Order: sequence, then C-alpha cells, then structure tokens
Amino acid sequence: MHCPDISADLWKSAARVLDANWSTDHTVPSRRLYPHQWSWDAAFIAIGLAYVNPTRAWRDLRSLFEAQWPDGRVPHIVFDPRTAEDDYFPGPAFWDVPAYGGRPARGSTGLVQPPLHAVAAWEVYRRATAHGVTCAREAGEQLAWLYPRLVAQQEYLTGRRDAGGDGLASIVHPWESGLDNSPSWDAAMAAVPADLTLLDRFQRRDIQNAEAAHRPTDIDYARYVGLVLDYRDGGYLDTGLAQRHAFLVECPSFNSILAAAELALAHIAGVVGADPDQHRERARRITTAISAHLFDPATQTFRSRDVHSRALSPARCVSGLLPLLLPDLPSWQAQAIMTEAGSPRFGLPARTGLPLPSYDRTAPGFDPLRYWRGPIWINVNWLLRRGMLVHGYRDEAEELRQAMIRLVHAAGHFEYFHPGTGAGIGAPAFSWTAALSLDLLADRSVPAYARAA
Ligand code: 9WN
Repeated sequence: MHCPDISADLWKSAARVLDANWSTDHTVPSRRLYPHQWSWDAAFIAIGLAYVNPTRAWRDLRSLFEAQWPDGRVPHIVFDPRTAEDDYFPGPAFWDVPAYGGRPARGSTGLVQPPLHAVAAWEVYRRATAHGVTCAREAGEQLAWLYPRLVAQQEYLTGRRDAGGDGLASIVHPWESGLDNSPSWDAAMAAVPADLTLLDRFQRRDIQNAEAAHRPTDIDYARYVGLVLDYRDGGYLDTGLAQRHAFLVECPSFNSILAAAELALAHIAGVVGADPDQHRERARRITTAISAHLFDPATQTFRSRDVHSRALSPARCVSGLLPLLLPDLPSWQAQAIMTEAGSPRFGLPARTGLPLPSYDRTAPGFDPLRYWRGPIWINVNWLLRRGMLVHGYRDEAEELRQAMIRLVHAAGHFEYFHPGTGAGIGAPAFSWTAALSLDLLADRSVPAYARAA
C-alpha cells in the first residue's frame, strides 16, 4: 500500500488513542469498558508504543510484571487502585487474591492470559536502536530486568499448568485464552454447571457499558463466575487440577504463543548473557506437542483439546490457524492451515477484502456481532500475518497487512469489526487495534526473530 495520506492519518489517530489511554504507569485497553491493565493487551500495546514512546512501552510491561505472583504467574488483569470496585466486574474484591511475600498482593486476578510478553519485549528492544543511544541503553536495562521474570512466567505455564501431561499448557478458564466466548470452548463448557443465581449475587458490568447482543450470554457468564469461584476457593492452586477443576483445555493459540515466547527468549538470552539453547529446546518440545496432539487428521485442522475427555473440539476457530507462528511446524501442517485460511470458512482477504473472522463463516452458530463468535479482531490477524511470514507466505501476508490497514482506516480503532460489512463494533478507541496499526504501517519486513538467534 503506497498511500501516504492513509498512512499519515492512521498513524496520527493510532498515536492519539494510545496517548489517551495511558494511565500513569500502564495503558488501559479502553477507558470505559476495561479500566485496568490487561496482560496480553499490554504485550500488543508495547509493540505499538515502541514506535512512538519506547519509555512507555517498557513501563507498561514492567507494571504488569511488578504484579507477577511468586509462583511465576502473570495475572490477566492488574487492578488500578484508583478505579472504583464497581467500574469493572469482577473487580479486586471478588478475586480476593492471597497476600504473598509478607505483604498484600497488588490487586490482580488469579488467572493468566497468552504469554506474548517475551515476543513484545524482543520487538520493543529491536526497535530501540532507531531511537538513539539513550533509548538503546534503556532497552538493555529493561530487557535484563524482564528476562528472569519472563522465564518464571514460562516455567509456571509449562510446569504447573501441564495438567494433561503431554507438554501443553492448560487454561482453567475461557478468559485465559483471551478469546472469551469462542466456540472452541462450547463442548468443554457444556460440562460446567451454569448457576444463573450467581448473576443475582454478582451484577454483570459489561452489558451496562456495551451491547448485550455483542457480549457473552448470561449462561456463559454464570459459568465464568462459577469457574473463578472454584479456582479461588482452591486458593488458586494448580495441584490436582485434573481431578477437581471442571474446565481444563489445551488451546492451539495459547500454546503457539507459549512456544513463540521461547523463541523470543532465545534472542533475549543472547543479549543478556544467558543460555539460548534451553529456550530453543522448549520451543521445539511445545511445537511437537501441538503438532501431535492438537491436529485433527480427518479435517486437517488444529483444534482445542478438552483435558478431561481428551476430545478435540468440533469448532473450527481462528485459534486453530495460529500454530503457523511456529517455524518448526511441519510444512504440510502449515500448508493445511493456509488451505483452511483460504477456504470459504475464513476467506483470506483475496476472497473477501477483509481480514479473517474469529469463527468459521459457514458454521450455523457464526454470529457477526457476538465477540469471539464471528467478528474480526486485529490482534489475531496480526499474529496470523506473522505466521505467514515465518512460513514464507509473503504475498498472503502482504494482502492481510493491507486489509487490516484498510479496515482500521475506514472504520476507526475499534475493538472488533463486523465480518460482513467491516463496520467497527465494541469499544471505539481500543488500544491494541491502535498499537498494532502502528506496527503494520511501519513493519513490512519478515521477522528475523522466528528461527535462529
Ligand atoms: C475479560 C481486554 C480484554 C481482552 C480479552 C477480551 C476481553 C475481558 C472481558 O477484554 O476480555 O478478560 O471483560 O470481556 O476477550 O481478549 O484481553 O481488552
């Protein structure tokens, strides 16, 4: 795309959104709907901030890791003490996280989100040199501070969270995937009790700030709340999860990000003087496990797996396309992903002019409005484009980059987009859409991060 006006307009509006959503030491995803700091949002946001304000990029990542638990988990939300309890449900009082280290824990949830932070830290570091010597020095110091914390995050996920025993991290709640109400969880969620009386005790806040038709249903929400209460009542401990926790799923997107993080850590290790090989080895092991356990030979697609039933989900979701991020994925599986991405189910931009939807367009339950059950999201398309570059699908990657830029330029920095019309829906000034727009405008190159350090 060689249109300076589009680029200049989009660049300015994206930088404005990030500026408006900055809040002392972190960026909120959206002022009204999400008035705290979210984990994987912070990673996407840092990647964009690297271009316009690297100091804030590091500060954002650092704020998140300052709330890391002693067991290594990085919470999915870090609560801003200046935001009222009632401004977001479930807030800090509901989570009631245990005190640790002899002091009260900084307000957070006890769940995690996809560990994209090592990838983000490496991207911010890579860009730092363009901003001069002071920035480069700052980047080296920040990377050294983050490295052991990033390693602890990985060790928590690859260790305590390997509930299925096959070398894959399990999520204990749909919120941990970042793809909250994705049809990927429907089969596993059907076994989770839905106690609607919980919604009398605890008021949903999201449907006061956004349209109910876009958001997860009450039945979903009752299950979400019930799962948190169970995990909380077990002290957020991960021992014996397979025996006592109703929802345990291995997600292809979460695990692909986990392996990509190890590859980024191999690069970071090279800079901070640690051993890169251990990270490459872990990336290989996770890739092998994804390839062996989350691929359905009958449909040639990646699916999430229910740890209890050992069954792959029947739903074909965008999360199944993200193993493309992994350079060691066998090329026939990469090709299968591209075939699925180009089929009428997802329709690459060459077919639709639009980025890919979150769910199979041809499925009876495809819903163009309801959150992760149809709408287009920029973050997963950004990850998919990266995967295309990793596997050498350069033309498709460039088409997808242009489709994302066109969409956001036409509709604005929305949270998600209608997969038929491209209209912006959800929160209007959404941080990761803005941050990743900056990266898409700036970065036309193949990421060298993916293979050798
Ligand atoms: C629950 C903040 C988060 C994103 C998730 C997205 C949504 C929260 C919610 O918003 O989840 O964590 O209240 O719906 O699904 O990916 O991190 O932007």
